Amino acid sequence: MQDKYDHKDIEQKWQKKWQEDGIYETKDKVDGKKNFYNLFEFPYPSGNLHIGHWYAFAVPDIFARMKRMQGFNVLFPIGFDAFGLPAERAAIKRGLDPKKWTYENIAHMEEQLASMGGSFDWSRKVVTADPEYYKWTQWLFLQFYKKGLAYKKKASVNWCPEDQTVLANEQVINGKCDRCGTEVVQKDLEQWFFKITDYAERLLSDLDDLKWPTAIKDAQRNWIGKSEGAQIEFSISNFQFSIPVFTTRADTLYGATYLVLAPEHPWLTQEILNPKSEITNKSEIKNYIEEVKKKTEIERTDAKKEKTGVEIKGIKVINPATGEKIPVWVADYVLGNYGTGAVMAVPAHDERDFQFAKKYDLEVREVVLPNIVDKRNPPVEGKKIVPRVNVHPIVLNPRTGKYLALKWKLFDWTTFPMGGVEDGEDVVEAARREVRSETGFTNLKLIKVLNGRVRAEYFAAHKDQNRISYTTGILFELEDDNQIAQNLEDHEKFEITWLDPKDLNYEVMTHAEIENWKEKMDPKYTVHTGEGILIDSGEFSEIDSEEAREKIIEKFGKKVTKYKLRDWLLSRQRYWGAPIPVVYDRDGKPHSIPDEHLPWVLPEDDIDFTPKGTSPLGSSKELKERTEKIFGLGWTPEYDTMDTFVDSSWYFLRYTDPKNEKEFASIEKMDAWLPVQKYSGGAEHTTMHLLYSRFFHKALFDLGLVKDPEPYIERMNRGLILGPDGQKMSKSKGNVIDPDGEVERVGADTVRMYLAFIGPYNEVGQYPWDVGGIVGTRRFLERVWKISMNITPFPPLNLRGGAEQSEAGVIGSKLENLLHKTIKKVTEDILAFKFNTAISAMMIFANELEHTPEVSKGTFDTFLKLLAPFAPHMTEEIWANLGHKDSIHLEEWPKFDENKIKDEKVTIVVQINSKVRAQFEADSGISEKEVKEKALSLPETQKWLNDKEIKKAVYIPNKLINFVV
Ligand code: ANZ
Repeated sequence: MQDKYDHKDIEQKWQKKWQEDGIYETKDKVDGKKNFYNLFEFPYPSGNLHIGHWYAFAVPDIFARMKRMQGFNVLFPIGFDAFGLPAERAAIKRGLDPKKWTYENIAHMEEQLASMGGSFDWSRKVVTADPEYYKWTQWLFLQFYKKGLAYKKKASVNWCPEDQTVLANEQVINGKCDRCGTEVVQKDLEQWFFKITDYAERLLSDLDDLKWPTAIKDAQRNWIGKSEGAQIEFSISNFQFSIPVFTTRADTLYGATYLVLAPEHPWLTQEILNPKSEITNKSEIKNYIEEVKKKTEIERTDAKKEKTGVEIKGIKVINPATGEKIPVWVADYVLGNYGTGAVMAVPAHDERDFQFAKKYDLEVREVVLPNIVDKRNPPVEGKKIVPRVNVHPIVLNPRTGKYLALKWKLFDWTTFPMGGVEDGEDVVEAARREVRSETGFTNLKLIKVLNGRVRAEYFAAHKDQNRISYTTGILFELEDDNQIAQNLEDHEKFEITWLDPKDLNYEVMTHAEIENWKEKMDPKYTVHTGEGILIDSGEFSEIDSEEAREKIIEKFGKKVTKYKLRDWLLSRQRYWGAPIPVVYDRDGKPHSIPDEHLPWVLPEDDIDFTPKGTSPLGSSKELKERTEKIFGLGWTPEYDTMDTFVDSSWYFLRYTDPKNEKEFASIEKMDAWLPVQKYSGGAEHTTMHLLYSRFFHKALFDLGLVKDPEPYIERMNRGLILGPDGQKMSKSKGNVIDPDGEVERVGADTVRMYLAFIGPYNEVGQYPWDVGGIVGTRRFLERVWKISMNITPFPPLNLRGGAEQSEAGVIGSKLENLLHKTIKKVTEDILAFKFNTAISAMMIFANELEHTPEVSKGTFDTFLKLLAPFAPHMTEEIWANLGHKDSIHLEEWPKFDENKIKDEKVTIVVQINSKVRAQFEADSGISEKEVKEKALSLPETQKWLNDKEIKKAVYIPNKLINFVV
């Protein structure tokens, strides 16, 4: 046996042995064992394994190994998501064959993966670019097509001019292509779609029962974006047509002062072409529509971007509630593919409409007021209710930074100057008048009328009546201190006082509206978008907005539910993907390719890969000939290939039955494994892969092809490993850690274990690679190796089975206690994917071993088993050195004994000025804080302390606390 730990001697040796013995090959059924499907997202074969791959596969491997030792039959498969753009890029840039490039990468990565010591079942390898695989991707597409779940339509799509390809919405980040960063434009193309929108409601409601982190569920919920609202018709003033709008705020109907159409609105498209149309500025509108085409959806909906639009002249629509004719605009901020592509604009209550109305000088009509019932002066039952239109002048003295207020003499009130607005009087004038008469100040500079009135209900004690007030707040600055005499009567009632800005609150001031004024004084405030009480809304005035919403829908529209989720665009104008298995007859009508011609293989003759805006498949002679030979002259193949998210939507099904030539997977084999119990992957797949594959699974479920409506029971997103500089690893920053180099230097066990130690794996964090940290991990393994040198192999006792059989008499009870605690901690932490704290516990235990003169083999064996999932090579080597014949990885996972983790009791003595005054029993290891609290709570201590000030407390752990007074 080597007395120094040298990973180079052992790692490859064991990898070979495990491979030869096939210890990780998983049978579909093992008597007496439960199946457990532990899945991780399969990699794209980019060429070189990076540290992210290690983090993604080697760490969940710890979990798989423990589960196996716990007696589960664990499926832990691996494969390659092998289609995709980088292969094609290599073809374009470097003239390489995408297939050759991909498969060489796979071969290379397999070698690298072997060095990880992962317990993957290679016999179930799945490669999505294999014709044996994509045959079934195509077959599944055709099942969807037959069911009406795949369809073709012309659609405006995100187009990357650099990659010459269509991008999914998710692939557009801030208006740019997520791969190359080029500005994305909109383009109309015939495209294939999956009808994921048919599943929106189920994708949403079925989330409730999934054991997924809330953050992932919420992200999916937002992505699906359910919105319950109403559809209301606005007829064109000539009554020949009416335009439906979608609104979530039907209660604001009386405030709809104009209507906006999306530039893509079908009625508008038609009208522009209609020679008899009443629109008088068609060419202006046409130009505008062309302009908007250059903008991406993200730009159009960006709250910070200025909205643009053009009025559609010559027509108006009728607001069904007010009967008024209101103008119609076309504007970029209304999207063609959401709702009905038309909105009723309510600038008083919608921020986008407000910005737009300000810019184009359109009417803003307020119809919902926030309502406050004054808590301190609530309406008194039986008193008269008097409505009042009020004004609150808020006057700042810029020289002192204080606000003008009144302190009432008769009541405990502090208010702004205030008063009623007479019929027809201007609010600003009314405010000036009140300030003048109540305080005598005359020179006020108007800063602004605060946007939106506030309704309040209160008891006006000075008038002995209940009031409903509708108040406008007006901000002034005091220009100078000129003051005329106060109105005499007012002088009797109150005196002037000045308030600090911090005093503008309901504690100091009597106004129930004060918090609203503060909100409205914020420069960022625009309009009241919340609920409230309706005003100026005919029969619905004075009704609560939520109630009014229902009533207005009933009278003027109908309830509808809309989703933000769009159908899944799956066509790609690319070569390296699964060909869409469709051919077109001479009339251009699409036909499924019959099963006997599947796989419909990717052509491999002279393909022109250079981007031209059409699929490279169009340049294949072979494909054209193949099509005509099978289907007849004049028939043409579909040239587009499928989005790779289609390939990855079902790979985990194929793992259950990877070699099946007759089916994508047999129902029995899927039944043995599905649903996936634990799925780990990257946070970036939350709304794409995870949602797509859920949809796919549900569709398969409806087709009777799988048994469960959901594919994954538990999901976790892992974090990200950063470079040592705390930045994302990238070649250009020179901060990339090469796993191969690290494995060479410190060994795979150290690298695996370091990654498991870097941070909690069950949280989406960002962890910088720490050069010192990896040294620490390596030291730990070296220490374990050293401890093993002192263990005598072949002891007389039979030690198989674990700690429960360890010799209690031989190991000290303290060590035994810690061993059982460690088993418990490591087991629970691995289950929770908190590998880092499991490792800490093992480090503490190893430390204890080092300080124990004679460690029994039973104890050490047990410890080694705990460590085995983390450092599979080293533990296997030590295990063999200790005389065991079978692999440690086939051992049973240690169990802990509840009785042995109970802490010993100790007696804590309480002294006051070194005299013993009390004592109590506690668990050994109790903290100083707990001891102090407990000691002080004892009646004897309290008696002797007698409220004297404690100057100092001396604490001896597990023994004594002495209070010095
Ligand atoms: C009038 C209104 C008044 C609105 C108000 C809001 C506030 P969510 O919740 O996201 O579904 N809208 C409807 N269709 C649109 C489209 N195609 N493009 C852009 N905006 C559209 O949003 C629904 C609200 O978004 C709808 O309710 C509509 O504006 C707008 F005080 O109608 B609302």
